[in-house]
Amino acid sequence: MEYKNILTEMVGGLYVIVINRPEVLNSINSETGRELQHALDYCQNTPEVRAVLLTGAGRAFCAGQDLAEALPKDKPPADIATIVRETYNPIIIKLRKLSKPVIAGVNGVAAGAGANIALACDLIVASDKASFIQAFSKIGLIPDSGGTYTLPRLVGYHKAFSLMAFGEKLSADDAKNLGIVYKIFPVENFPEAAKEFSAGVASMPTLALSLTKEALNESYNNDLENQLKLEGKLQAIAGKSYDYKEGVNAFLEKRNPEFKGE
Ligand code: T3D
Repeated sequence: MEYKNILTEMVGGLYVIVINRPEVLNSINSETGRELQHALDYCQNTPEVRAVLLTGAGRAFCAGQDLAEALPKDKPPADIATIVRETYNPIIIKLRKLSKPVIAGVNGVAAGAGANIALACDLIVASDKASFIQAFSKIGLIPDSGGTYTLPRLVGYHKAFSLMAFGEKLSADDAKNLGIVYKIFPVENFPEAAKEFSAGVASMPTLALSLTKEALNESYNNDLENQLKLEGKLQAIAGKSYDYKEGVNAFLEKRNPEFKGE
């Protein structure tokens, strides 16, 4: 598939996806949605990809749905249910099911579905100029893209409700204090810093990270007993990996491990 709205790059084991519609703050139209889904499928199906960085071009991460496409002046409005079903739901499911760590590099504002796409990633690094806005209520919509699932689990019901009701801007610092953002880098060299950080993740024991993601995903549905069973099953897989042997040998030999994600 030839991409018109995203840029992609493979750097070692890291696959970088840049939403590239800076003139509309990387808002997502249906074509961009299809391209993102295609790129995420590529990441899932390509063994050389060990981690993914999703970021935006220019001053925004992503301003959510392209509102000009959703409510065009010269045509009847698009069907919102179809947009949610065909664009956002598959992106969120693909991010959560991708068996590799996904890092959101939130370079600037992340609004509406853009904020919730970031929340669906496994780690968020942000520029010091980044912000997160549950912008939906300002245009009379409810939060979608999994926001009503992820945000209350991150910050609790009342904080989530107030962020969603008032659509206030959450700064990178506030998001870090809430445990949403892992690290903040200065905006001036954010693309390089986010790539360097994410390349570091790609060189970690990424099979173990993927199994950790699977366990955390399931923890939302399991009771303790079933979660312990799942941990046992996934640990058995990790325990047979190259990375486990390498990690233990490197520890015993007092050297840095060289993981392969296998
Ligand atoms: O169909 C459905 O709607 C269902 C799906 C819903 C999922 C959703 O994501 S709903 C939420 C959609 N997003 C928003 O409501 C956010 C809209 N944008 C904003 O509120 C503001 O742009 C920001 C707070 C994000 C940033 O504000 P600011 O002042 O820094 O920038 P700006 O001047 O508003 O935007 C710059 C340009 O980007 C501007 O175009 P112009 O005037 O330079 O030609 C603006 O129209 C454009 N832009 C920004 N966001 C969008 C957009 N164009 C289309 N869609 C957008 N979402």
